[in-house]
Amino acid sequence: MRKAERARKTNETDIKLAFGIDGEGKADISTDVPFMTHMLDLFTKHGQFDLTVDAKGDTEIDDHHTTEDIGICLGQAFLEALGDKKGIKRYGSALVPMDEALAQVAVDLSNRPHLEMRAAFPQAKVGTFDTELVHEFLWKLALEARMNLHVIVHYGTNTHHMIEAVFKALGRALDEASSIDPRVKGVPSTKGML
Ligand SMILES: [Mn+2]
Repeated sequence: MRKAERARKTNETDIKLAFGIDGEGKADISTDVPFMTHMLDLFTKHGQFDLTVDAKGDTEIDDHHTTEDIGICLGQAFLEALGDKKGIKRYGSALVPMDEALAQVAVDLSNRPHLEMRAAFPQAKVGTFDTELVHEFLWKLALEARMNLHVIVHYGTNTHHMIEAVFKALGRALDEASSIDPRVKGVPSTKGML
């Protein structure tokens, strides 16, 4: 099983995380940001990963540091769990509807960090969560996992649905990209490395 752990403690957050790529969709998520707990839970389920997160942070300020640092830890754990990337599909994509919302995610585990995001959320907040933090989380995830991540929310009216569709599509796209294709010998790059 490809897996990795991260523990990260700063003056702003205290995070422990264990991630498995070849999992069963088992999530044990406890964070000080309830909306992120909800998103990580369904990300894990739809990616068929295993994920344990214990994240405490300075949410008395806002959810920024905690959300950002979970993204950092998850990205680092994902990259380490991928190992030498031999035999992986490398690319993955998913188009996921959630009621009236439609989100699309395309990913290349390219070792070239990039985030491209097209999403206009109608509300600035879902509950107490600032919706601008979705971009913050995704950028730190892409940066630390060294992946090229493209996220499009085609349409939607309910911000909760739109973000939920993004995280489900993210799980499915990363599941595909990280999965082993028995036809792939070595690393799937004409350069010979990723
Ligand atoms: Mn929901």
